Amino acid sequence: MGTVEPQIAAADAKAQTADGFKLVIDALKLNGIDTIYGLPGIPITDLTRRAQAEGLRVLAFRHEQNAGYAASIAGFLTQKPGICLTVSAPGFLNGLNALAHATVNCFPMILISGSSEREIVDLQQGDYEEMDQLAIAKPVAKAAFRVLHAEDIGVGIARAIRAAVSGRPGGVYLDLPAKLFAQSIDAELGKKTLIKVVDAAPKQIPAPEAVKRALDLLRSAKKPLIILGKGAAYAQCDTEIRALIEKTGIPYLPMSMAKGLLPDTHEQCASAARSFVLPGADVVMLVGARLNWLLSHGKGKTWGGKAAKDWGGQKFIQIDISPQEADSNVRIDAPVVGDIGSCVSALLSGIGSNFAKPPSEWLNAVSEKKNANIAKMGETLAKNPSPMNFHSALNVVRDIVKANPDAMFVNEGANALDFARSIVDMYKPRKRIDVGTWGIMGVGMGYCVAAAVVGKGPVIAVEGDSAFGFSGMEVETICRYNLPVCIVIMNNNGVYKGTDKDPTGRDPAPTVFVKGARYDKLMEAFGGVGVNASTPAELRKAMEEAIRSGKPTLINAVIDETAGTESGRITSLNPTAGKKK
Ligand SMILES: Cc1ncc(C[n+]2csc(CCOP(=O)(O)OP(=O)(O)O)c2C)c(N)n1
Ligand SMILES: [Mg+2]
Repeated sequence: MGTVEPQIAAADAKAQTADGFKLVIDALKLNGIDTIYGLPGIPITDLTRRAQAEGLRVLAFRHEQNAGYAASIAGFLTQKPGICLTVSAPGFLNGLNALAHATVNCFPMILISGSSEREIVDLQQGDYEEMDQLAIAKPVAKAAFRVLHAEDIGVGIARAIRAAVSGRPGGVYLDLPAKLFAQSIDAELGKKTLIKVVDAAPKQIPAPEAVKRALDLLRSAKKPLIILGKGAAYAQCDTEIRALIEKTGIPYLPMSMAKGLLPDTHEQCASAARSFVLPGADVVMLVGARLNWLLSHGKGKTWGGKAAKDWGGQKFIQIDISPQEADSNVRIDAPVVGDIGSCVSALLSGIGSNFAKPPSEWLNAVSEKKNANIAKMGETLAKNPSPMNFHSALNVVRDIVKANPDAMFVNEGANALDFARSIVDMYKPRKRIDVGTWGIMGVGMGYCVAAAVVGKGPVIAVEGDSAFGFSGMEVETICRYNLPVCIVIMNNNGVYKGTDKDPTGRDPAPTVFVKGARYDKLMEAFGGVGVNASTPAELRKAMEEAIRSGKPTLINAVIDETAGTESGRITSLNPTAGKKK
């Protein structure tokens, strides 16, 4: 009897306290966060276990970088910060690439890393995984915070959430030292310290005079063009954007991840006439699109300028949430600053119902060019060369995506990316996710996991064989969680193509891989379905079966190793490319 009572007393006392682990989990849950992408180890192993026990979905990866990319794209798809959880120093550094990626791409994400003892780290006394992580994260994060006391966990998480999603979203770092998790405070008190963030991403209404200035310029245009960026896709105001495009009758270009905001088959879509509309337009309205390298900085020959840096003569309207974006590369005549939804709504009400459609000479010229290019592409796609090339393989993917418009489409590589972007039409918003602002390789399998978890439907990934290698081990993760992911590897035996030779004859060239590699066998190793496809018919059959069954599938599509070009479509950025011509 004497031994029972103290035990009960101890259990009671425990129930009345909350430790750091619990407060972190409760703070996340309180803010509607239901998924963690991470990799366990000291000091966060118990955090992953207890989060799972408390009903959060914890997806454990084989490398933190992939967990980070998954978190970043989950943020893009949901407007809630994607959470990546890592251990200290090396795990943190593995996640850091994804944090930078999130910041550069304006995706809301929080990298939460455990860290070693502050006293030892700061005196550089050589602790286990010693590193001043906060200092290292700062330059690549939108914001970075550290929490030292259990009673500050609520504030730390609230600040991280606000920083990630408000204004222009980005990557946020949250440093949680090991000692924090073991700290206990009174449970009632602890509960009171938690913050449910109210209106995390407040609307930002554009100034009426900015809207009027933009509409006046748009009305004056003879050859207007609208460019939709991934900011427009992120904003989830799809109906308003469609109304703006259709009410104005202006041709539009979707940037890669804005494809499908309106179906790519929309009659006003000018993607197939890109090199005609960019230099030809007189007024360009950018909606959540930055004039960075992907748009040739708004100047130069792409825009009809005489030389590389010359202005093409266009006037620009720029809708962006960040006031600093305007004039980043060329003069912006009408900046409209606010969240995309509020800005587009304001423009729509300003336009009313009688906006004069652009002159028919412009519209006819655009559709003539577009139809000619589509017809030319049609001829190329209809060919059935042996061995299979990018076009004949992607023609199959194009049909499968058309038949499954709700499928998420992941895409990375050089030629595998560029060809897929132009050949595979998208039909619904936020279905295409790819290499983004940096043209980064390695996002593939992390994106597949997040797309399957968030999108709840099938995922199709078109991967260059090099691109796939950066995250290939995550096929085990895909099999472990039994996710409906169909990976198609465009296997041309290398980076860009598989034909390079070492001039000395000693080694394989830096751009080539093992010839005839069978990536499909990797999938089989973990119980998934592997298929080797050397013809479009085999590829079609395997993709249809993968979608039907929902089983993790990897199709090794054998592509002509001579088919690619150096750097895909961006050969001009490659300093050595000139020599090759
Ligand atoms: C992290 C990272 N490392 C390296 C590169 C350089 N890079 C650009 S595309 C590419 C791979 C292209 O080969 P593959 O994925 O096989 O596509 P292909 O052109 O052969 O279809 C590489 C390594 C990059 N973009 N990102
Ligand atoms: Mg390749």
